[in-house]
Amino acid sequence: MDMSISEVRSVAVLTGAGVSAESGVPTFRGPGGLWHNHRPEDLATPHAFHRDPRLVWEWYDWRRGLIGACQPNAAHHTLTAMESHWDDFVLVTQNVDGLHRLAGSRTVVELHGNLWRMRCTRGCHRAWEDRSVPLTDIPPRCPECGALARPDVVWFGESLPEEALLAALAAARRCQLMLVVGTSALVQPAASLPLAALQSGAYVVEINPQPTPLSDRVHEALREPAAVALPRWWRNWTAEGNR
Ligand code: BJW
Repeated sequence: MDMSISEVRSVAVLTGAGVSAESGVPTFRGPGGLWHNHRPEDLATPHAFHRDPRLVWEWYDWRRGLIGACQPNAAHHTLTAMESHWDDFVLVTQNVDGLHRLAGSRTVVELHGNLWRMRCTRGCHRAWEDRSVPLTDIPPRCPECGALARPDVVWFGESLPEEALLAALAAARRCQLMLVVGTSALVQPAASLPLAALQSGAYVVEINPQPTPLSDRVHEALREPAAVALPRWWRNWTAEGNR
């Protein structure tokens, strides 16, 4: 790595669907991606949910079944190991699969929510964890007030959770090193986080087998699957005497 590694006190990581690909979780874009067979506007917008909550819940029920059978891979585990190395380490994820926490990561900022949580669509504002697979009732209802429940995720056109977005932006602006792992860097505002890090002078490494709109801007682009590239990058780092 070109920068002086002893300078690094603060690290931010941005992950996307690609980090979970080798766990068996489908990505969104590209061949085999979820948007290959489904239109996002039919399934991942407030309008789609309003029009047909059952259809949207059936899709989430299918994904919950699929993801519930997946385990964290070497990339998730490497990020967990990295967390214990730095006092200031923030893992920002666009993923809703919960695999970073399952791998043991603690400082996880979930920008797009979590598919193992539901929330009430009416006034009671309740949010709760529900890990049942398959769901017993589709669409599920709020246990408090009986209103329709929705997945506690962020759909297109919706604002990201304010606290999570602020934490992610702050981490991007103060980090000296940012790893961008397995994201197409197309969806805003997440895709702007590496740009904020670059603007603040951070060294940015992208890990993705495919180029993205970010690739020309980063300091290093590792064109390999995350479960291969990330453990090796970490091994090289520690071998350079940075323990
Ligand atoms: C591997 C690999 C391996 C494969 N190893 N890598 C300009 C500014 C601001 C906003 C917008 C804007 N233009 C448009 C917008 C709106 C929109 C947006 O960004 N649209 C773009 C598509 C153009 N953004 C929004 O609506 C957001 N809200 C918002 O902006 O609020 C403010 C606002 C409100 C109202 C009006 C206007 C503004 C919300 C975005 C919510 C995204 N939601 C989803 C679904 C979440 C729930 C669910 O899962 O069901 O989030 S969509 C989907 O995309 C999901 C992902 O988190 C997100 C990002 O995808 P990701 O993770 O990058 O996955 P992929 O599949 O795209 O890429 C995978 C990558 O992995 C690929 O590059 C592979 O090569 C790679 N890979 N194997 C490493 N083994």
